[in-house]
Amino acid sequence: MIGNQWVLEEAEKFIRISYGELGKSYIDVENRLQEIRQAVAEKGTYEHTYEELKHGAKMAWRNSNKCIGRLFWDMLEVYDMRSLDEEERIAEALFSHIELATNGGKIRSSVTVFKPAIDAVDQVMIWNDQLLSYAGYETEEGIMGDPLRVALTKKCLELGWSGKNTRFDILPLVIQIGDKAPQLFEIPPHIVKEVNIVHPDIPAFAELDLKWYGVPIVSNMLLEIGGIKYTAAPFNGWYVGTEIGARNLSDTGRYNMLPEVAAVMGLDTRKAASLWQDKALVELNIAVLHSYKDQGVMIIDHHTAAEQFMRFEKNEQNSNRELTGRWSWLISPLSPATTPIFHRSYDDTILSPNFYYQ
Ligand code: NRG
Repeated sequence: MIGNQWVLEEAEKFIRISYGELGKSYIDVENRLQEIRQAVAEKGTYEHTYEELKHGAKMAWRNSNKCIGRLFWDMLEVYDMRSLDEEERIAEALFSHIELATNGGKIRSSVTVFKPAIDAVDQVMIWNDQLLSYAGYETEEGIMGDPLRVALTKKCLELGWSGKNTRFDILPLVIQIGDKAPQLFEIPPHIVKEVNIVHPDIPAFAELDLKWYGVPIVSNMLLEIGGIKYTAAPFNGWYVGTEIGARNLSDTGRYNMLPEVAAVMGLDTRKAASLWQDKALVELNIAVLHSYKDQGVMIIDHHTAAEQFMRFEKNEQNSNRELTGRWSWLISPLSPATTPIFHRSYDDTILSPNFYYQ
């Protein structure tokens, strides 16, 4: 007998809660638990049905304390790719995730689930932290591209990849199974939707030559459902404009564009008290929201996102569930105090199922 007390306890909690939410009967719960007890006793693990996987993934999203977009937790596409065990097939499934989630700009929240780690044997690992991301190259004049991806870019170059050496080179996917050598897969450019950043009233913005990819697809987190750990389960929603405009393009440790934005706006950058950074930040964020909308890619502004989060809060209350959240992640990096989230506090308890860093 193998057994595994932790898995069994987590499975039991998960089955009782999820089957309750799915409106299943007491008999269904007891029968399923009996099956799971037997599987765990024999193999130390058990397999989720598709229905369990689907609802478990939705619950994991609902329990993601840092996510402001959880109002839509019940609208998640769940792609079951647990049967795949070759790098090529996994890469194809990831391409397909990119295409289906992008959906021509009408983004669909999606997760693709690969096989779970069982005793860390033949674990599927995606090295990229997002399926779409831009390379960062160390050059003599400093970093070109995204400083956040310098380490991953270096690994890709070591593995034989060569980029075009622009500020916006989409990195290849790096997939590793168990302790085999990691494999590189270039993403077909035609499935990558990008948005050129232009400003509705300031034409000079176009001279900055900025763009960003359409869909954030987080691919380095572990999805845990009922004691089963899915090490590769990339998921996406759509961007909040500030993620791009108030962080990726403006953080000094990222693309650091505020001085150049200020220059095309003709702002006086000599005194911090002129608030040139704040002015530049607002216009950059207006440009991001305008460009995504204009080029047909879903995005949301931080005010509307906060409003939707308030609705989520109410829904959870009505469903008799405790709301958990992490305030420091839920507040907007731009004008935080203009959103109601800033003026409330949240309980950061971590519930299961959930997504974790690994
Ligand atoms: N801040 C990161 C993306 C993190 C996830 N954001 C989302 N997730 N919107 C960035 O690239 O800016 N999502 O699943 O939609």
